[in-house]
Amino acid sequence: MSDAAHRLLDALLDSWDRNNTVLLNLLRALPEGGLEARAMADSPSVSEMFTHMHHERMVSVFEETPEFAGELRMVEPDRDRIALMLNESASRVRDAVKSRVETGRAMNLNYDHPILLLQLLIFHESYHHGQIKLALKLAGRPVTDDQAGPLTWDVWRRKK
Ligand code: NI
Repeated sequence: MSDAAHRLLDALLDSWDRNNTVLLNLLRALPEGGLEARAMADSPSVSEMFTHMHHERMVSVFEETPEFAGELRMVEPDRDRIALMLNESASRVRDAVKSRVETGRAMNLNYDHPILLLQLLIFHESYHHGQIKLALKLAGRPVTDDQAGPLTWDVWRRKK
């Protein structure tokens, strides 16, 4: 790969890292009882949405790049355990995509380019991020815009 291609790959992987940081920041900012909040009686709880995002990452890695797959364990609705699990799946996705781009190999099942897996997961997690904030609001435990700014948007804008 050329230097320019490497720099581009680094920036894309950095965007994936930032996406995970934003998710973990939201997890840590949850008010007391926030993990149990749900938008409606038959909607998934906040805790279930976090574990669902982890599950989606792990299944994608298993299907597309089995050499990077890990064990999918049941996760208790506990903030620290969810954080550990999200870090693990973020790192598996990162390694899988990096490897396929660097070796010029396609994903096993889907995607025209390995980078599209990153884009899909960022889209998926942003979708659930909004749902989590809505569930918290409906449960009367909102994360305010003042709190959310430094934890989310600023993570994307910040220069290292
Ligand atoms: Ni989903």
